[in-house]
Amino acid sequence: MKKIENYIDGKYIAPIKNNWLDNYNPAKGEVYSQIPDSSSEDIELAYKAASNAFLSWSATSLQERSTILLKIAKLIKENLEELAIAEAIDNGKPLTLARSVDIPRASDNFQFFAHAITQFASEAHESSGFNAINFTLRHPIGVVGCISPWNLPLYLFTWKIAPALAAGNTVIAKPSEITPMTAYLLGEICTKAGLPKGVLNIVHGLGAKAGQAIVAHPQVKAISFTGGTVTGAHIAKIAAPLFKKLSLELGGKNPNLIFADCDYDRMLETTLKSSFSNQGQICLCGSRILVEKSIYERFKNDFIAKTKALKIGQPLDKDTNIGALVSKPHLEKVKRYIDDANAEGGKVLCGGEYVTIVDHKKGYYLQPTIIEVSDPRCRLVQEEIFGPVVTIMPFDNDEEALELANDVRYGLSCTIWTNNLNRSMKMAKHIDAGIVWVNTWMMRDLRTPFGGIKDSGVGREGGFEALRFFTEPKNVCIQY
Ligand code: TXE
Repeated sequence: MKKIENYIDGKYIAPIKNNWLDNYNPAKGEVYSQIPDSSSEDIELAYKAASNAFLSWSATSLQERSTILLKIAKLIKENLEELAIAEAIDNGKPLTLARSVDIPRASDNFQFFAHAITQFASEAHESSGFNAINFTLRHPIGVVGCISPWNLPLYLFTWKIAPALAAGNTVIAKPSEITPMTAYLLGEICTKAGLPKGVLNIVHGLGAKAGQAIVAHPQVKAISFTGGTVTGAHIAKIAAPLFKKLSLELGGKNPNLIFADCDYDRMLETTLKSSFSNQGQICLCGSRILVEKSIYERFKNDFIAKTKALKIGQPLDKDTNIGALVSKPHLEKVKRYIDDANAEGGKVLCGGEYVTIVDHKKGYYLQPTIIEVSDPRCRLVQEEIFGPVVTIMPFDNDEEALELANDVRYGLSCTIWTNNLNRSMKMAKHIDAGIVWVNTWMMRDLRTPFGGIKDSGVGREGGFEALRFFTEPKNVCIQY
């Protein structure tokens, strides 16, 4: 059985205490590799390597850093097929998705920040009347921690690592223990690209043990985290007395607002994707569908028909639309929400059952599920289910749509379908979200700020926001 090792100081090594965890293939429900059950000793080792590498990496010229990051981007592209297969097996997502979205995006992350760092400018202010000029120096922070989740494994792992490295930091990074494989493969790619040893250290293990040891390490000065809201709050508690910089990208329960005047066919196609892509396990999925009453019945019928036509299958099959959910506990958690739907006043319109796939009888498959709800305060509407489950309900007018859209603790993203410019602007302005899409979904431009408000987190990733996060500003004032 394959043993994944930590990547510390440019080498693959076993965990110090030699403890290992099972890693499952969710499509088969079987253990297929083992990963380090790293402890604080492994984190200390990673810290020492990162700390030793910091002086020279932070002093490396922008051009040189950029060249190495571009090489990493190129090598990811060259190994796209191997990485995509590894991702699909490890996570359960359709290979077609890993091949077309996840892995290309991991490469783009490095490419983008390799260029962005060379354009990252500081501000200057002349203090009029004083003959003084202020300018801002931006220093790398030092050793930083990057902790990422299982839903878009390499995509989100590199979304943090690339800007951290570009800005001159050295990194201790931990992928999710549920999907460690592509992060493991990235180590070798970084060595081949000429990334100096110790600059990036990849440690595997449990969140509450290895992850927490990164957060609690007094010399790790910033943490970039993507994951659940409960975990984010826990991390904030540990980090606060240590005065760490935090970027927290947490859960979402995003509204998909559909108005009668929208481009119906495009809306229907995109809504299918925003509901069920990656088995609904994307923080940006539009899991609360709100539809203007005049088209509600038409939408409901068409959406059910389209959903029923989605092909649930093995991740590696080329015509699979819906693969396996990431883990058994997660599958069971999602199913419990569906089973409780009746008691919550919801009506399952389609899906809702486990699926058995030939040759993969123990895999974690679930039908894409639409639940009609009447109570906007029920758990199905209020809580992040993070699976192939959406709720739908009608609204009467713009005011009600806005009220329903904002009536949750989360505020990550929102999609608005309308051809009325005034309405779209009004909604975009008043919606509680960090990201608003009008007549599209998940169209990402890496220059734009990414993140949420309310319980969806604090801070922004993407573009110069990420480079600002991973640097400390220092104002210098010179009187002349
Ligand atoms: O995430 P966790 P889980 C949501 C989604 C999901 C729920 C729980 O609703 O059902 O969160 O998922 C590490 N100190 N999202 O439990 O635990 C962990 O090892 C430091 C939304 O899988 O938040 C992993 O690397 N690190 C989300 C990462 O945190 C800790 C994506 C995320 O795991 C830690 C995933 C600790 N104490 C889940 N505990 C999104 N925003 O996209 C865990 N970790």
